[in-house]
Amino acid sequence: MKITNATVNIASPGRNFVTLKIETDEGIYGLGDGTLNGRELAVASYLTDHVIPCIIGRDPFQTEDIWQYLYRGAYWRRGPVTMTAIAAVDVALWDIKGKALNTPVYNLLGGKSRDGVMVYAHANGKDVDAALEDVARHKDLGYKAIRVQSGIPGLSSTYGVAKGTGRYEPAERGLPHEYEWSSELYLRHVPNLFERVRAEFGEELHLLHDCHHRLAPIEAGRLGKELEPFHLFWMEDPTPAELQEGFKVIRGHTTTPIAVGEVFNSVWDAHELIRNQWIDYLRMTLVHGGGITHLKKTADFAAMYHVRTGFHGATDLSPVTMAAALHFDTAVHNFGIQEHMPHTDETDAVFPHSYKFRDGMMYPGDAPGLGVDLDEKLAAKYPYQRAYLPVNRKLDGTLTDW
Ligand code: KDG
Ligand code: MG
Repeated sequence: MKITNATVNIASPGRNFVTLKIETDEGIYGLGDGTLNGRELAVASYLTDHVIPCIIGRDPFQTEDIWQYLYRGAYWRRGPVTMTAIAAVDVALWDIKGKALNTPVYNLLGGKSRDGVMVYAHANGKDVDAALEDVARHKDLGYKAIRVQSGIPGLSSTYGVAKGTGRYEPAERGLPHEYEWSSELYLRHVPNLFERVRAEFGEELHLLHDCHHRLAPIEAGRLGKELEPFHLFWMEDPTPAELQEGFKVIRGHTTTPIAVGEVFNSVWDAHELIRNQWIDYLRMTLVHGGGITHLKKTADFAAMYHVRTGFHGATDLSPVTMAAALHFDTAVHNFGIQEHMPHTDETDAVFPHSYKFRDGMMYPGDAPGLGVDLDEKLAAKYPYQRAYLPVNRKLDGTLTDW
């Protein structure tokens, strides 16, 4: 089998997505997600101008050699644009393999290790009462694990909380919007939020929280310690992770489990975190972490240090990534949990898929390959729209981490 053609589709059915389609001389094609939120066109150009010309004529079954060719062969290694482009190719090739062998991708990764994949939902509200109502709503939908975020008294807006009555979507149309931030106000508020959630819902629900990279390590240590009575499933991205040793400080102060890595793109972003057992869950996922080929090796390495997977699954990860993640989660031994932020109806219509949600769990389905498609005619009705993630400023105007 040979790769004969590859094309990049950029569409905005509800939000922007970049999708790679690789075609073969046997009529089988595969899809890969190349979406990098707010930097979509950079990946599209990397694929069209630099990657696609190098893969035409190659054997799509050679996932390992093609991965090494695009990684080592580029000389310039790593980085989110490069690794997202490599991931798009890699995932599309695994899709082709599954279709050619007439089997779901999970069977190529070791087969089913579990029947279904536990997912966590997002509950949020402008204040604690509204957040509690949203937790109740998600519990009624069947979720067994729920991430809880709420507005912070004294701040006009914050990460993870919907503006008005719509659903929460991090990217906003136009140029970057500016939000305000205060770690002092946040640290004062969050323990009260979880005290109220546990008082209302008891111990049965798994509770998660995303700090979204905003705290210094010692502040995160304090928060983790104050959250201990509420038994969180995890505290996510407590501090920016460029300095991996920062997590040693956090670990020294709390037993609240720690998840990190949705912005990672290589095992080298996490190898100190993993081998020192400073984290419990790794969030680096297929689309930004070099695809199935690199994540499988990373997950196997993490397993040796009791670190489990907790893949990123926000709306900017397209249904192609969601499908691929569910195959991976079904097969990999050290699976922990999968994030589930449902896509809009427009997105789901453009990407028909066989995965399903039922009673707090998701299932990849048994279609050959990934079980997801791209309706190119429908996608053409939703042209790309410029959108960015917000930026954050402290109350005195200093730019800080969003
Ligand atoms: O593109 C950025 C979003 O995916 C991110 O802000 C969402 O932190 C996030 C999460 O945990 O889903
Ligand atoms: Mg996050």
